Amino acid sequence: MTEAEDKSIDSASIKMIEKAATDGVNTAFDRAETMKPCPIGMVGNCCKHCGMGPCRVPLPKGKEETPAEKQKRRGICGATAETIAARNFIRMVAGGAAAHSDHGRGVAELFLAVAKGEAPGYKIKDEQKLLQLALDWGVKIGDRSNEEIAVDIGEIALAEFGKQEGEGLFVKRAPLKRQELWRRQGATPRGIDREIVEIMHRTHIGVDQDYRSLLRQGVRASLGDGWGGSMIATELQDILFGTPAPVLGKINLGVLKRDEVNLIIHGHEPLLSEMIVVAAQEPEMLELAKSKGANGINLAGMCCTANEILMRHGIPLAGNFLQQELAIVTGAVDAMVVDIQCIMQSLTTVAECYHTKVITTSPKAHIPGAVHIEFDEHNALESARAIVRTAIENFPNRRKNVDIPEEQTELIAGFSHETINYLLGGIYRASYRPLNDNIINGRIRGVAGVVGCNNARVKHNENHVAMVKELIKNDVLVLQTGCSAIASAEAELMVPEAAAKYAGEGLASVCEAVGIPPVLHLGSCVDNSRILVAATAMVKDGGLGDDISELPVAGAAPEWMSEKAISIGQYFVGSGVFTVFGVNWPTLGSDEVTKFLFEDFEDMYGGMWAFEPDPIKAAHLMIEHIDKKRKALGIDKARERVLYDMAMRREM
Ligand code: BF8
Ligand code: SF4
Repeated sequence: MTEAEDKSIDSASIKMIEKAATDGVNTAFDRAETMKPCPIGMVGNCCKHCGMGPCRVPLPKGKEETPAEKQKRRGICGATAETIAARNFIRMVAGGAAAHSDHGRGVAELFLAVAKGEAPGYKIKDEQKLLQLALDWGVKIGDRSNEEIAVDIGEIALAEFGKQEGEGLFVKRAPLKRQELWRRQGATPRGIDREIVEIMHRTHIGVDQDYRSLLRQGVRASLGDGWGGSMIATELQDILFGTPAPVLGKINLGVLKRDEVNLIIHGHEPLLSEMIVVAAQEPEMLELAKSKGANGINLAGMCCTANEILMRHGIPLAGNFLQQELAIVTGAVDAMVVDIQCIMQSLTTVAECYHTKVITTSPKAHIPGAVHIEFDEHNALESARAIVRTAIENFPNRRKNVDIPEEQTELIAGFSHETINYLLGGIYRASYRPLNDNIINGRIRGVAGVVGCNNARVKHNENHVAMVKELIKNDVLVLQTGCSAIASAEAELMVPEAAAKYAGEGLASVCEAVGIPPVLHLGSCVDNSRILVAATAMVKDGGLGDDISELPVAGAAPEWMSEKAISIGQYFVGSGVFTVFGVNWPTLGSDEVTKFLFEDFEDMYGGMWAFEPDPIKAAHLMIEHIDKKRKALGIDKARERVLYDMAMRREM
């Protein structure tokens, strides 16, 4: 195995890692080798919350630590390893919840501007979803126009972020039993801003010193993300830009074109990218491209923005988190426009070796060395045109070192909660009944959400693909978002044919009957809220218990790295889902905190965390949990019958 083959399972990426080495370009793959993690920080035991630190609290020496020895293992202020690990953990939740929710706020601001007619170029695309949300939130419909209704919705949505008292409005979407549990545990979120500020306050030196109480606030803030900020982002994006429906797309670095202007859209908010899609199709732009010697303008997405524009417009997807530098290494990217989150600062340095222009657009995210063209929502099309023009004008500057790998695969994306509903139940009888029935009769063993990032500490895409294959082989239907979805699509798991090739017989038979892949792409990371809505719909449809924690479901992020992943995992757990993370676990420096998250949480929330770096073992932890839930529901025998029938059919 070559050095590059050791870093990714994806052949396009391997080629570009090799090209980067030839071109003398330093990438995250190289830096992951030279940058060794601090062993104390890695397990959560380093505190730098005040100027007396950083305090690095060592792990206990040997198993049998005396109370006197434990006494000494503290920060200068007296904070114990438990307090430090819990504080660090919930600050990660705060960071992740803030990122998702501030994205949601941005969408709400644009939504309101559109409703007021102050954002030309945008309009409300999904009227049905607008009216549904109006009903949910008690907004008067009558004979009011969509815009009038949307003004009320936009104002309510914005007020949600700063809500000081009471419960977040989307809390009511959860099963009743779950809502009651949250109230009992003191975990019902108010406004997300308040929950995040409270985390920052509690984790300041000398405030909350009980890891249990710290972790409870972590759950509360994460729920304010999943059932608040992220859900607002998804709902309003759907109303504004259209609710995704299944669409055929193409994926991987091979979507870049040698003879066209390549413009990559990277980041998370679809606000600007929606307009770039419009601008790139304008005749003047195409003419300008021709005048520069290009045969057209090729848009491609990267990371979560890619998921958004793929689902709604079928725009090809160039890759996931660890492929962002590699896209530039092709030498064929004329511009990479970025907005917020998961954008490597090294992009501008990599770009220096080629001709690529990196364009930042968010007032919140500047990168030295990038061109800044600020996104102005009141004049979005003009911002988008300026960006497309910059890419076109840079086309003639391509250097000799262009090499685009040919790899690209097909995928079907766009499985929103609504489309799953229609696909399974039919347009006149939209429902989750067929899914629940197939779970009850055992053809589908359960459902898993496999989500999250790439992490340069492990081989690119390997854990995602191994885990997903193992799950579908065992008849578990997989729902995906974010970079994990991209990994599976690159491995050709998101096409209907994958069912016959990789899925167990039960799952394959259902997929073939409905015409869906065994692995469903639900969108970007804020769209993990769609998984919560889907799980709730399963509960409401009946036959699988009264709460999400009773469903035969599990969650995972086998290559996680971002704080957002921790927030997502925490709201899965807080919503009652068993969730397993790979790579490393950030509280291993405190046995008590880890035990609390992995074991005690099950009694408190019905869902709990686990850590397992081996993706196959992790998949089996999920399957065991699913089987445990099937047994508790009394549907374990049905599955045995299905398997027995299938074995008999094979023998016939
Ligand atoms: O929000 S999966 S690396 S791109 S954090 Fe980032 Fe992780 Fe990718 Fe999307 Ni999500
Ligand atoms: Fe050290 Fe306590 Fe300050 Fe943290 S808050 S750096 S543990 S003294």
